[in-house]
Amino acid sequence: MGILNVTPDSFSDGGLYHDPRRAIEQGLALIAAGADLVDVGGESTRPGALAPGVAEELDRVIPVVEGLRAASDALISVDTSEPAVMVAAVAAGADMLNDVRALCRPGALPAAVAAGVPVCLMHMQGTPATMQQAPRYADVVGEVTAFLMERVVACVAAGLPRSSLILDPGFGFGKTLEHNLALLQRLDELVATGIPVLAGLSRKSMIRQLAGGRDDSPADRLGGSLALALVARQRGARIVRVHDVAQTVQAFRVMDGFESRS
Ligand code: 7PM
Repeated sequence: MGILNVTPDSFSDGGLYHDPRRAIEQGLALIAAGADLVDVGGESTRPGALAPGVAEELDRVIPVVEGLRAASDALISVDTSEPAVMVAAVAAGADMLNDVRALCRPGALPAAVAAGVPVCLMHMQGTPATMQQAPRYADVVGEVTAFLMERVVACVAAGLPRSSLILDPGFGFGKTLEHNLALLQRLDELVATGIPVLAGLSRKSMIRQLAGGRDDSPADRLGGSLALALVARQRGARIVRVHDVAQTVQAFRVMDGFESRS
C-alpha cells in the first residue's frame, strides 16, 4: 500500500493537496512503482495535528480519488474517520476504507456498511492531539487485540462481513517504543485471528529510536522503514503501508528470491 498524503501539513510529503493533479500524478507514480493499492489521506494524524473540517477533507480527497479512478484500475483506499467522506469516496470510485479510529466516530459504522467495501480497523489510544503524551497499557498486545476484536464484533453485528475486515495495531498511535516493539514482535498473535493484518511502520519515529536516537528527518528513514517492512511481512502482515514503494517492492522481491532458492 503506497501512501498518498493530500494534507498541507503531512510530516514527510506535505503540500500536494494544493493541486489535485500533482497528487494524482504522485498516486500513479506509486502504482507504477509496484503498489497494489494507494491510500489517499486528507486528515493529518500527526501527533498534535488539528482535524480539518469535513468540507475541507472532502475537497482534498474526492478530486484525487476521481482522478486516480479515471486513470488506473489499481485499488484505491481512503484514510478517513468521517462518515461523509467514506460515502463520497466510495461513490467516487474508492475500493476500500482505512480508519485510524476503527469506525468509532458517530455514523461511521453505518456509513461503512452503506459503502459496502472492505475496511481496515486500526487501534489508537487517545486522540492524535494527545496520544503520545503518556501511553499506558498493562498488556499492550492483549489490549490492542481485544479492542480490535470488539470492533470486529460490532462491525459484523452492523452488517460488515468479517471477510471484508483488515486489522492494524496502529504503530505509533498512543504507543511508546516498548509498546511498538511488543506489537511487532508478537504480530503473529493478531495474524492468528485469521483476519488479514496491515502494518504501518514507514518513516515512523521508532526507526529513529532504534537507530540510535540521532535526530533525523522522516525522509532519512528509508533503511529502517525497509527493515521494519520485512519484519512485519515475516511476522505475517498481508499489507504494508509505505512511502517508498519501489524500494519496498525490491526488498520483498529480493527476500522472496532468496527464500525460494535456499
Ligand atoms: C504524521 C505521523 C503523519 C503519522 C502521518 C502519520 C497509519 C495509518 C497513518 C497506520 C493505518 C503515517 C501516519 N498511519 N493508517 N495512517 N495504519 N491503517 O505515518 O499505521 O503515515 S498516518
